[in-house]
Amino acid sequence: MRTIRNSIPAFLLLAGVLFVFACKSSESVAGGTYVSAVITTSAECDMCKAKIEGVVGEMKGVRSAKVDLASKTLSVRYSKDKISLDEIRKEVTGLGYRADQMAPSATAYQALPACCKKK
Ligand SMILES: [Cu+2]
Repeated sequence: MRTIRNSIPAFLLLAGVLFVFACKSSESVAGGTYVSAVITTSAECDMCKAKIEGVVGEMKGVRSAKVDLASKTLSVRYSKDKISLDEIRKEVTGLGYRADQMAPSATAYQALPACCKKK
């Protein structure tokens, strides 16, 4: 009994130390470096633009997402520590749009309004 009682404070101390370390590492990631990338996509109209910017912009690790309809590109700023460019591309294809060399998800593409399908 005594050993269990004695081990509880030690456990709490260990948990506390781990917690501090966890906070420290996430802090350094949060303040970490963001990189920019440009993904070629197949956005056709403002609806496409709003959808891609909204969904990609909400992804964890993505700081900003901006679609340019004239050049059909998606410019992203993201943390390499939290997310990869391929994960971002995959999200875009899941919405029914092309992302560089990745083809859009066929089912998502079929579900797009007619105006959003590639002409
Ligand atoms: Cu559209």
